[in-house]
Amino acid sequence: MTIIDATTAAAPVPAQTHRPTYQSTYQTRVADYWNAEENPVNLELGKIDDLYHHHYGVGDVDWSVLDDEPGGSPARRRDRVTAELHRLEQAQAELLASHLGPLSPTDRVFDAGCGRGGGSVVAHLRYGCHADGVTISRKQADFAGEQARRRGIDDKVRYHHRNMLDTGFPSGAYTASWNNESTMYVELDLLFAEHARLLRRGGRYVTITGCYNDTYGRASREVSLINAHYICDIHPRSEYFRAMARNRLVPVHVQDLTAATIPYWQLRKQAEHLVTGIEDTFLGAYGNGSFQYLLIVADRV
Ligand code: SAH
Ligand code: GPP
Ligand code: MG
Repeated sequence: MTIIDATTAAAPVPAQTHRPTYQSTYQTRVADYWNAEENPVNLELGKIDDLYHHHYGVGDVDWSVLDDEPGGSPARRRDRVTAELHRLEQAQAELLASHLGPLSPTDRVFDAGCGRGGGSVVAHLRYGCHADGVTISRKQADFAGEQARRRGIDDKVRYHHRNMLDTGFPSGAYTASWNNESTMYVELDLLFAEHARLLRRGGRYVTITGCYNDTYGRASREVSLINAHYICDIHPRSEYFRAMARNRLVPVHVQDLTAATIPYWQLRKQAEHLVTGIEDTFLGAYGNGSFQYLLIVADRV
């Protein structure tokens, strides 16, 4: 016979105790990728102002960064290109953050698949809100936490090594949540169920993502190459709206950012000190109409 001591039984259990971060072998491989990732295109850009992003850029390129300045060195030209790519990635983060609000400093936001943490810092600096970022990579969570400590914002901006499909965070505690280029690693129904659970009624969900275009047909060769490159599984555009409708998320704004992101890739292709080899694939995928860069803003009803 098991005797349960009432005091022990009632004690709060740390949320992670019964919540494995890795629910599948696939998720362990995804974590391996992000634990090993050290691409200069991410680290060199982040170093500029300690805002580390793992997403792409939007907006018009200042092509003068490629010009030779009188007396300028190749190193100086490389720095100008690096800074311009970072400016475009920062503009993407600000665009996403602009759709989260209005928020007040007492509000709490959830950054699902937070990478090295830049997006939560951007949201905090903009609104003064609390932020919880979640990444499946322990190394990223540690890195992001250290950045928050150095900035002196670790009382409000926290990073967790957890699975965004099962965070263990309290239901209805969040005013806004988002996925910035992290939806392609998970089943959308599971993901949106967790966002719907965490968001309060009337809360705001935002995603910027790459999706394949249903009008093209199925996933193109280029989309398949992007999947192989990042170990992800890009969803069709249609699946976002179906899965949102099934999970109490009602779109209020949808924007095709494809034209806005192509210049970023054109500049990145010319940044010989930063290229990873995936640049032509993205330009091909956007060019043949099989792939789209999309912003979706939804209300939790
Ligand atoms: N949103 C960030 C990072 C995007 S990169 C940014 O804009 O900079 C994709 C991120 O998704 C990585 O941090 C990866 O660890 C995370 N990720 C992938 N699958 C995940 C899962 N199941 N749970 C939590 N994070 C996950
Ligand atoms: C961005 O990360 C890439 C992803 C999160 C995966 C795929 C995204 C799509 C929109 C399909 P990154 O900044 O680490 O990539 P890179 O190293 O190429 O800059
Ligand atoms: Mg990058």
